Amino acid sequence: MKSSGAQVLADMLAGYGVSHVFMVPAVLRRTFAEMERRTSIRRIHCHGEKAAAYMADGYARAAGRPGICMAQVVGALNLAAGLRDAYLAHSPVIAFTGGRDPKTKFRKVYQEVDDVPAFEPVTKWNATVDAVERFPDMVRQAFRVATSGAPGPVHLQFRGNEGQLDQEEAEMDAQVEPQFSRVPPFRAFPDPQALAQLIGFLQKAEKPVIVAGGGVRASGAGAELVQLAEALGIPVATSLNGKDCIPAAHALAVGVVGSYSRESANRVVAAADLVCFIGTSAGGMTTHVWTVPKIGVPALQIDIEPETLGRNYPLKAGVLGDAKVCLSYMLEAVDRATAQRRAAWLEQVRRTKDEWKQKYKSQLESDAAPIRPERICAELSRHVPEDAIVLSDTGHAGMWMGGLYDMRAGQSFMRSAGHLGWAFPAGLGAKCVAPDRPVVTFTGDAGLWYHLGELETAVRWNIAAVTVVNNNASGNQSKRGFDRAYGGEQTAKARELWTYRMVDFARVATDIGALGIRVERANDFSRALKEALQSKRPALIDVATDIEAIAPIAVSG
Ligand SMILES: Cc1ncc(C[n+]2csc(CCOP(=O)(O)OP(=O)(O)O)c2C)c(N)n1
Repeated sequence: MKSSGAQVLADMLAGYGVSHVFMVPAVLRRTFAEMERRTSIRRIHCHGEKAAAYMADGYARAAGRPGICMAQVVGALNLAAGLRDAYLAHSPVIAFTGGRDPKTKFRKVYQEVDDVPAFEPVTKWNATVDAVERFPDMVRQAFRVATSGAPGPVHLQFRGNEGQLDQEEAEMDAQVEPQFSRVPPFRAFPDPQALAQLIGFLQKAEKPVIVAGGGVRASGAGAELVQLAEALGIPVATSLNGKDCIPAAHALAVGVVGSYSRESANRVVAAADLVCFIGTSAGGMTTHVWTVPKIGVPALQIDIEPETLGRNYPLKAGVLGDAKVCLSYMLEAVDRATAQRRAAWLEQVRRTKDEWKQKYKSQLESDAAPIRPERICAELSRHVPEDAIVLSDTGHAGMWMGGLYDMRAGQSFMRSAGHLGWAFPAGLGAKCVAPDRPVVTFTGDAGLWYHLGELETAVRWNIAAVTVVNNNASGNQSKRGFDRAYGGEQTAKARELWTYRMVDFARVATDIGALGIRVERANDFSRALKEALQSKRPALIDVATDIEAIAPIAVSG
């Protein structure tokens, strides 16, 4: 029995549990028709390929399952641009594009360039499907690569500018491997000797700290992390990607460390006599360009990727393995009595945290109008529901939310790994895969402008995510940099480089058919959030904030 590529692809995506795909038509048209006939997969068509990639990314990070995005040949580079954040954040996004036909290649055929090389720097695997018989093995490999090891994006280019290869038929078996429908597909066991050595160092340390990253999140190891920290009396800082691995209210949680960070976290990590990195590549963002901690501090590391171990900090001990397995094993093996050794250290940590609270209290409680972003973060900490998925854009949004938002147990946190404009569409993708969880996205107005058109997508599909806009009519994170560029205070003319017109996004949202609420007084925010969450509609809360509010720069010690 022969089947078409379209039938096989539709069946395989359904077999891997894909519920939504995000795209700009026209690509794999026959596959979409087969999806309608054979599956319940929703085909979310967006206003831009980059937004489609971000939606797939938000979907993937919220569910720990591959997110699928697609574009025809002329949109392929837009899609590639949207994979950058997924690549940086280790998110399993699978991108399908239409591609060159051997019959017309190199003849100036309409809209075509060679797109494949552009996917190279933003994918773990970048491949072409040239014969319909290859659909099954290539799709299986795409899911295998996207989810294995440190997850990441994959690109498959299907022959034909719209991937018309899907119309051809062959004898094929649409077999799937459910193991690779989610992260992690494997739980690699550590070398017991290496782990024992690492435990030895941890137990001896008087002032250790754990820095937990996205690998702990991907492994679903938050609970084990907290238990180990409690068992040994070790404070925990996280990367931005690992922010939801420990609730902020936990006595041992010191906050996000690095550049977009909480001062108490940087102080604790800088003061530690031993740093144990778990599931983090200890990259520039998490270490404030390798100043927190300083290179040379005694360091330990647990990671799923061998080449990550020791890349940025020389190690006393490095362990290759799945975070959850390693932490569970450690919980059995550690000597809890050694926790006493760290009583003075934990007292110092508590004082550092208290100092941070005192220092930021007035901004967090500020009633000022225009509103302080710190106050929005405090309101979100208090009122975002326990089971919510919280997203943050990059730049100032990442600084405010990374440093000031208090995670609660049960919440998930996802943030842009650097690409401005990611959060709003990513929040829509997250809501698609988790329709029963509240989704609250925090973005600046510059971040929102990128993909504002996707509000119409949200309304069309009733994707009831809530988006909170820190609207200061500018990208005011740039203010400090331009002050510097102008040798002190910038000219009024220089402000043209980073300011915009003040637009009431609530009105724009209302016009498009979403719920739009404008907030101009801090005390009105919680009511707006409640209304937005209860509306069960796409909602946008436009908060008029202070253009002079600049996030604190990270401290190095
Ligand atoms: C794709 C991309 N281009 C440019 C930047 C640089 N950038 C970082 S933050 C920022 C401005 C952010 O403005 P907004 O989202 O309004 O937040 P605000 O700084 O006003 O709080 C810019 C342009 C980036 N991070 N990503």
